[in-house]
Amino acid sequence: MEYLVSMEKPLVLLGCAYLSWKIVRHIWGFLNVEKEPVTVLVTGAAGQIGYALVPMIARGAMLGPDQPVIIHMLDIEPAAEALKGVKMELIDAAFPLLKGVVATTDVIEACKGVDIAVMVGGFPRKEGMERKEVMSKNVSIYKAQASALEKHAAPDCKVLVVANPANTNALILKEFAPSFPEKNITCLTRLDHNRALGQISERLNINAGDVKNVIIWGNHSSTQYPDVNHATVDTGNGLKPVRELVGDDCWLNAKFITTVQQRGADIIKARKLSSALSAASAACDHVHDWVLGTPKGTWVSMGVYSDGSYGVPPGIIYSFPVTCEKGEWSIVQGLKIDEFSRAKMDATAKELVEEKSLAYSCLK
Ligand code: NAX
Repeated sequence: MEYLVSMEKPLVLLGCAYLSWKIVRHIWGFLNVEKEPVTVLVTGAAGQIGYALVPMIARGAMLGPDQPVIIHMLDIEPAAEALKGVKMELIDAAFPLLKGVVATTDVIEACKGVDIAVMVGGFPRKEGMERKEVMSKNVSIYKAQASALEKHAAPDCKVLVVANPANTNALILKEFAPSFPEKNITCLTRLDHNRALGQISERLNINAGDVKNVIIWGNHSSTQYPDVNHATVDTGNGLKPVRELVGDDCWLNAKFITTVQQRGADIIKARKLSSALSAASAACDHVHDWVLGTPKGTWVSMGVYSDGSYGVPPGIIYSFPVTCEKGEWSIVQGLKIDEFSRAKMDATAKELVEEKSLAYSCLK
């Protein structure tokens, strides 16, 4: 009897613990099941980046493995059939996270309720075309799509512009969606950032995941400045500066920079097509880190609205090192800039200021 009484308390405690565990698991399961889908728009979805990007989104590479998604795909009339095919393939892949697909050539239907807009569609530069002519076509596309997004997207919609000229298309989008906060409009330079990580890891024969804090400054064009002055490698025995480990400033200040700047052209030479899988992957990385945060001590490169940091003219979309937390990016402050970097950062800013005035001249 005495034995039974002494057992009573631990048994009750055990029962309570079991019950609490069941309740927590139930609530957790309930929360997981009920996680609201996020609606992601991909424009130019019948193109080659679109084709690589939509399955990545549907697999959770952009927003995480437990985040259901609805994908809206927009393209233009001549690509309507191809777009229909992409939708059929998405259905055939039976992605568990994919809760809906809209494939349309109607910009209003495409923009309705979107939480994240990845703008890949645009007018490519064709042989013999003047720069102004291409700019003018893209300015009118981005002007129209900005208004549709402003009217029909979710109130806190985050926008990533991929289509070139990416920085200036993003600027036009911001101009014609004035109620969107500046903080919600960005452009893709993460591909260049990842290319820089790739070059360093190849040179040192290490994993790209062990290299961090490279920076792409400026325009997503051949004037961009890939900077390794603050980059480090996790050696397993502490962080070491990339410059020290590479031990070849000539390579870092010349060949490394031009390789990253010209990588897109080299891919075209090799593939006879421009980068698609790496661009799609970088778009996922960009949105992933923006929404879910950058790891502690790590920054990434994003084209964002300049607030004048590092002496960059305000009012252009310029690639900076940023950290992200709770869905917001902030420019990393206080990095030392040497003379070599200053000149390169100014040159790419100058190009962006010129692009901006070209774009505005197309609006007249
Ligand atoms: P594709 O030509 O394969 O696809 C573009 C798609 O956009 C086509 O299906 C086209 O019909 C569609 N489109 C054209 N006008 C449209 C409009 N008004 N609304 C919706 N869709 C429209 O090009 P792709 O290789 O996918 O490249 C797409 C864009 O990404 C290009 O502008 C390219 O220059 C740019 N890039 C940007 C990169 C970056 O890092 N920021 C890197 C990769 C890429 O070069």
